[in-house]
Amino acid sequence: MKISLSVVVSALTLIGGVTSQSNSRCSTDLYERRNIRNYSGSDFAAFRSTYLKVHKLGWFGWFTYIHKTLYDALHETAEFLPWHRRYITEVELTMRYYDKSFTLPYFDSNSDCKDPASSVIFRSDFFGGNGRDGDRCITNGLAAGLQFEVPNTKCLQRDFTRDEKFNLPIERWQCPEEMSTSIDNSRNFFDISFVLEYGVHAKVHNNIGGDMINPHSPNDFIFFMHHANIDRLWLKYQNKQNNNNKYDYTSRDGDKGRRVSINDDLSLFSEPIINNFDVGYGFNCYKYDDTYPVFRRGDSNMKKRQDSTNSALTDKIKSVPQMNLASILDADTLAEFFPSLVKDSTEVTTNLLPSTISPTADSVADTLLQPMLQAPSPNSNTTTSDGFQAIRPQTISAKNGTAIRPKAASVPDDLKYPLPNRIPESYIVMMHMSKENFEIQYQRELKLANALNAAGYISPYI
Ligand SMILES: [Cu+2]
Repeated sequence: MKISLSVVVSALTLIGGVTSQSNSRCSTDLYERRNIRNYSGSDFAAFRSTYLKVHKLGWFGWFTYIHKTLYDALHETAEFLPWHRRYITEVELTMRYYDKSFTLPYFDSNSDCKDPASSVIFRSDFFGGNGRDGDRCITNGLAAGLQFEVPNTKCLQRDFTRDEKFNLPIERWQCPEEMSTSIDNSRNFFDISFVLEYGVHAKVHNNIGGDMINPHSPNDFIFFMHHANIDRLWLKYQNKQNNNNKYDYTSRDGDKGRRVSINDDLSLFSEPIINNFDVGYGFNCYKYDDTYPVFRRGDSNMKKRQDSTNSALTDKIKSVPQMNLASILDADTLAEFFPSLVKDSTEVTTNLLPSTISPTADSVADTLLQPMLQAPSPNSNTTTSDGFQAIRPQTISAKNGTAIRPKAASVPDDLKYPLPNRIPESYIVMMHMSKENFEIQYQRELKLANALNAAGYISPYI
């Protein structure tokens, strides 16, 4: 398939994607990108019909071609985050041309970290599962039976964890605590860009395998939902900052010492990179269902996310010392991995960790709470609106030296925090990436897992 980039650009221009460098505030209400796991059957049916139309017209061939052609300029470079932000917005705008209310769903892979293969996205009525033995073509889900054109005419392939033996469970990817520490410990653009690319980004690409471990990965629509999630995590970082580093932009390894500027144009798009730092401006007229757009420096409308989700369950989990980072970790460990929890014991729970608690954790919490509820001290309990007895947060605060610290050895193996796995060298070589940087990221993840297990922490997400 021979397509020149100039043809691609003119095709995009036709639908109004690359026609303007406007970066004014979005005039309309922002479109909301929703978590794919909350899509109902009819939501997915609407999505599917738009997808099939756009696929039939060949747009995904163009988009995949762009990503494949520019691959080396977009990965391990400063452009990684802003370019993919603009790119997925371009795809969203294209799909919206055919369906006025279309928004890109995002896939929060962290919520499935313990057993990724059983994620809702791999269901046969969603995106389908692993590729079949032999040619690795998927046999069910959205793209089963469809033909793709890049790099040649082919089916969509998946190869979970790239194991020779078929049907092994997919290796785990990052859990919410790793995500939270990544955001919490990032002090500048380099940090967040590094940790997102070598962490959540690489694990999901690698462990799904097939098209997803190739520069033609956008053939798999999971690519766009995964990058929407990375974008959402970047936005959480941007919202977290007190604005001091918001326009910080620095080179990475793949820039090979080249000086970069936030006023450079994005590859392919003739727009300054800085335009894609602000969400809620220019083409980026979206928000996520759990974030607010980044407002500009000095903007008086800046506001934090209000924690509105499932507060009774979150409160319950917070009241179990073993499940609460702020109470189970000693002050030094807390400061090392979750510095914002030291300052404000609510921030990580409300802003950086999901409030979707696993059913296992819910029942473990009930068991762990039993002895405490039988012997309440006179003023330590309160009854929530649904009648649940929760222990007041101050009894488990990080600042409270009398918090109960259970013995780490008492945590059963299946409730221990799972150890990370290494990204295989074959992937790193194939993706032209740095082995040393992956090792840095792996060691960080291992250190966190060991610290959580040493403390006797039980994750509410596994
Ligand atoms: Cu990419």
